Amino acid sequence: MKHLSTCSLCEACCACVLHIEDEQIVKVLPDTNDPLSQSFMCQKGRAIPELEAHPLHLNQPMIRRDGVLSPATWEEAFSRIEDILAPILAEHGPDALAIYLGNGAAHNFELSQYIEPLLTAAGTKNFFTSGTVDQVPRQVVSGLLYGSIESVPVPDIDRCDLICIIGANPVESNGSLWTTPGILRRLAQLKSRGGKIAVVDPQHSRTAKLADFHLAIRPGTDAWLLAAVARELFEFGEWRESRLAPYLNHIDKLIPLFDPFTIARASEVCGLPAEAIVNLVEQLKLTSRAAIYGRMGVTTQRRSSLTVWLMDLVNILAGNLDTEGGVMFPKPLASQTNTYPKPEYSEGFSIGKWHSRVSHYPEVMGELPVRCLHEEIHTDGPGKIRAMICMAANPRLSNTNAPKITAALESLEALICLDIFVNETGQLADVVLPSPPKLARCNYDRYFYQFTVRNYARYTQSFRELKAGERDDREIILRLMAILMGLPWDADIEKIDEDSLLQKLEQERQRPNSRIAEVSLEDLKAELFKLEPKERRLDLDLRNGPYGDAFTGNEGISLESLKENPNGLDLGALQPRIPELLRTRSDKIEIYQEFAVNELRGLADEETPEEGEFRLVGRRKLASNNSWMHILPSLQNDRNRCELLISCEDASKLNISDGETIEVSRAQRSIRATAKVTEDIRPGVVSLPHGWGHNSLPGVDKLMPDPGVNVNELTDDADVDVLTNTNCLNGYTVKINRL
Ligand SMILES: Nc1nc2c(c(=O)[nH]1)N[C@H]1C(S)=C(S)[C@@H](COP(=O)(O)OP(=O)(O)OC[C@H]3O[C@@H](n4cnc5c(=O)[nH]c(N)nc54)[C@H](O)[C@@H]3O)O[C@H]1N2
Ligand SMILES: Nc1nc2c(c(=O)[nH]1)N[C@H]1C(S)=C(S)[C@@H](COP(=O)(O)OP(=O)(O)OC[C@H]3O[C@@H](n4cnc5c(=O)[nH]c(N)nc54)[C@H](O)[C@@H]3O)O[C@H]1N2
Ligand code: SF4
Ligand SMILES: [Mo]
Repeated sequence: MKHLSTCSLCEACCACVLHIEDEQIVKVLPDTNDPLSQSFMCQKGRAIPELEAHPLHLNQPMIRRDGVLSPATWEEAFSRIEDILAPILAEHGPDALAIYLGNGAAHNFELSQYIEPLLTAAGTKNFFTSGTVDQVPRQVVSGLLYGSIESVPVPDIDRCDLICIIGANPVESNGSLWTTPGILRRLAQLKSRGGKIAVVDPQHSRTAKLADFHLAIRPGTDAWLLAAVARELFEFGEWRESRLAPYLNHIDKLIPLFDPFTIARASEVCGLPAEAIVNLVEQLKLTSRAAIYGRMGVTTQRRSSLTVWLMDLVNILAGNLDTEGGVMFPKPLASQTNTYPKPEYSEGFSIGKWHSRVSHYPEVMGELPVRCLHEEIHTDGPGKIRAMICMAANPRLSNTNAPKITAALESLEALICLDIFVNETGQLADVVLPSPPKLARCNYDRYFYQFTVRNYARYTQSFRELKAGERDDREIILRLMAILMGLPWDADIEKIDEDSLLQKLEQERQRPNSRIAEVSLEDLKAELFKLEPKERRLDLDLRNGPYGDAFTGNEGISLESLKENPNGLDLGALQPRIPELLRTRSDKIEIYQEFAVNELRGLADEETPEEGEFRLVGRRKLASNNSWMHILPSLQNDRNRCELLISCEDASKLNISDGETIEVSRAQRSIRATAKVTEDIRPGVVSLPHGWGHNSLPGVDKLMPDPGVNVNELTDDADVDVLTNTNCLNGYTVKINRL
């Protein structure tokens, strides 16, 4: 039997076909009929059957008894959660509970659509995600400039003539905030139509190896490079004639700020030949179909928000924002803030609606920065975090300041995890609940269709019913909600779900210019309740979305349409969306930003970085997925090791040989890593991947000959993006010593 599904392990969201024998998935192959991924899948997707058969894959709840995690029934697990959480909440109030959401949650449709109801039930201001060790600066800049954090411009890769990739390695990562499955094929097509690729990266990554121009920049200096490019483009002046010119609020006020950023100075600061920068400017002037894109090397460095702002500014000045072949805004099917009918007056976007208790960090995008999690757990007083629900995350490895995070997690009165493994964080938990196997679920990549290179959607259904002993994420979250609402865990969860959906329906009807304002609550309910509970919210969002039928009986998309197109529904190439997309107060692109002005002034005054210090950067590998997946035997290979890359030049200066164990240190902390001497990294830079250091997993020596080290033992809070408090994971200084 064959069944259409979607991989969804990473942001490429590849369409796949499950080959099933005796109710078991024996093979996962690409869906050749899918219009977006066009037969692409990587080795991780193909390894899903192995993932689900892995000895450590979690198939039943675990609860701590006499200090040891051991298997339990669902009833035991839920009642234990109630027993430990209810008294904490009753005595200390909702802020005593933190909710932590990890990367895996964005890739789990069923779980992700119950996050909002869960947060409403929890009522805590202590909500954390991995976003502030990831993409928050990109989204915050979008919020400030375009009025919506979901307005993230993506390279129109299939139609551009030049792509400039800064601090990203999509050939290994398959793209991020940019759903572009089969990136290798897409880059090859770009080249075969005469297009060019520029890569700005201190590593000679697999993406950099495809580049016509590789700028092996000194880490942390991209703002200088982009500011110098912007200065040239301001002078060139073509932007004054562009379609977007009338929408660029106060852009002229920015021009004098760029005086200090000459190419000559940028060349010194970035450690790049001046000609390379001149060439980049000339390439941008030559074509009106160019796209600048940046990811982890941009969004997790010291001046991330400024760097993202500069990327957008350069895209604007070069005439490449919101234009075919440039960077464009997708128009996803399920309602996103930038696809609801435009209100008469938009509210715009701001940060700081509340602040963290100890260090007073502002809220960003509804969450607090993860850098304050440990102090919020450790510091006594009203509002102290005493319990945490951690979903599809492994903060013990993925968060900066690992020693402090581990100590904080250990000190919690209650830690509840939801995962498909007992990961390093789960090992400290009181209860670990399992999500059902990946491919035994329906899927709609709601989050990632915001960043897709075509307007596209695919809904796939589960190939089987849940087995006895499996509970779906919807039920799990609703039971957690019951407990947070002060009800018993076995309360009527269908009623909780129904009430929360009705609340959402009412909110949607009340939106300014709502498409469904005229439809009665009863009619909406009658329509939605024809569907399975887990499909109702998606159907609402599709029908209430920009292509939806708005429950009018007219033509338009609903979940039914997606079910009728199981190979994916392609609504075509991206279209220009400005001004329709703008949700700022001025209804313009708010390119003039106080934060950027202050940051530019600070940047101009900075000293040229010193030679002689090492700067550490990360890297992703195709066969890993952050802190997991590399435990699968088929994904352990020589190209996917937790090694410290060091340049031949530095290795020879320090007398370090390939394979030698060396010490990497920062302030008072140090770790040991195996050196890999290579030509593929800029001298003065070393690279270590994150998500390793699995020594504490049971039986790891048999499962994984090389568990690696956790780079976040070193990564501290000293460097940070000032606007968003996103941690700096790339480009901080370290010392390298032979043992
Ligand atoms: N130094 C350094 N640190 C980093 C980074 C870096 O580049 N350098 N990258 C950062 C980034 S970008 C990110 S996104 C974070 C990632 O860090 P986290 O958000 O902590 O996520 P992962 O490490 O991907 O772990 C995901 C967990 O989810 C589980 N999981 C997978 N699928 C499901 C599911 O369907 N249901 C449930 N319940 N669980 C599931 C997996 O078993 C795994 O334990 O790390 C960040 N940390
Ligand atoms: N196979 C695989 N795919 C993944 C993941 C995974 O773990 N494995 N993780 C997923 C997640 S959560 C994310 S967020 C994405 C990330 O996707 P990417 O950002 O594409 O992946 P990275 O390998 O982190 O690439 C960051 C690059 O930035 C460079 N860099 C570091 N510092 C600087 C700097 O200061 N300036 C410049 N110009 N470059 C710098 C690094 O050398 C590195 O090559 O990948 C996703 N996809
Ligand atoms: S690139 Fe690989 S892991 Fe990512 S969605 Fe596609 S098959 Fe899955
Ligand atoms: Mo990420």
